[in-house]
Amino acid sequence: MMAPGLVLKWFVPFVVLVEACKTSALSHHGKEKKSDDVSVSSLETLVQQQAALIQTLQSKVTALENNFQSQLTAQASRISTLENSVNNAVTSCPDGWTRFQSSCYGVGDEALTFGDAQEVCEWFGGGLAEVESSEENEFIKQLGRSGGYTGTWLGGTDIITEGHWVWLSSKEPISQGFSDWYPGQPDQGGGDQDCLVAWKAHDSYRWGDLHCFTTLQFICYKSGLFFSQLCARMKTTDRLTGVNSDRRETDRETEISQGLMEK
Ligand SMILES: [Ca+2]
Ligand SMILES: [Ca+2]
Repeated sequence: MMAPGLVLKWFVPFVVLVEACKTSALSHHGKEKKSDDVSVSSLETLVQQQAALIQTLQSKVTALENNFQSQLTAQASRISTLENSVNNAVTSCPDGWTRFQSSCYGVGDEALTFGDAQEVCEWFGGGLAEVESSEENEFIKQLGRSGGYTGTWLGGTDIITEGHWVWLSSKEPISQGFSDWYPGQPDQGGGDQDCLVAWKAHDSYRWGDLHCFTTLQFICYKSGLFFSQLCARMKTTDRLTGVNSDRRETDRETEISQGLMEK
C-alpha cells in the first residue's frame, strides 16, 4: 500500500494537470467561437458591400436607360422634323390643289355622284380622299367648310358587302384605322346607303353613309410629286452650279434614276 505522503505527492500534481487541461480546452473552444464570429462578421460585411454594389449598378443602369430613352425620343423628334422638312421641300401639288404633309388634295367643286367623283379624281392620278388621321380629317373638313358644301364624298364604301366599310384604294377596313362616324351613322337610311360622305349637318362634316347616286362636291387625294420634283431639283442644281463635264458619271447616274422613275 502506498504511503499517504506519496499519494499526496502524486495526486496533487495530477489534479493540477487535469484542471490545466480543462482550462486549456475551454480556452481553445473560445478561440474557435471567436474565429467563427469573425468569419460571420466578414461575410455579413461582404454581403452588405455586394448589395451596395448591386444597388449602385442598378442606379447606373436606370440612368443609362433613361438617357437612352431620352436620346431615342430626341432622335425620333429630329427624324420627324427632317421628314417634314424633306416633304415640305420636295412635295409639290398641281395648280389648284392644296398640300397637306406629303399629299395633295383637290376639291371637286361640281356636284357629282360618288362614282363620277372617283373617276374625276382618277383622271388626276389619285382617288377620293381616304382619311388616315385626325389631323388629315380636320384638314379635309376645313376644305368642306371653305366651300360651305352640304357634304363632300370621301373614298369609302360598303357597296360590295353591306356593313363592311373599306377604303377604295387600299381595300382596308375603315374600322381598322381612324374613323369619324357621326353618332347613329352609318344607318343605311332609307336603304342602300353605301358611300362615305363628310356631312355638314353632322356636327360640321363628321361622317355618314349616303346613297351613292346623290350628287355632291368631293375631295380628291393624290401623292405629292416627291420623286419627279426631286429629280427636277437635281437637274436644276446641276445647271445652276455649272456642273457638266466634271460630273459625267453623276449625270449618268441621274439618267439611270430618271429612267427607273419613269417606269
Ligand atoms: Ca350600306
Ligand atoms: Ca346615312
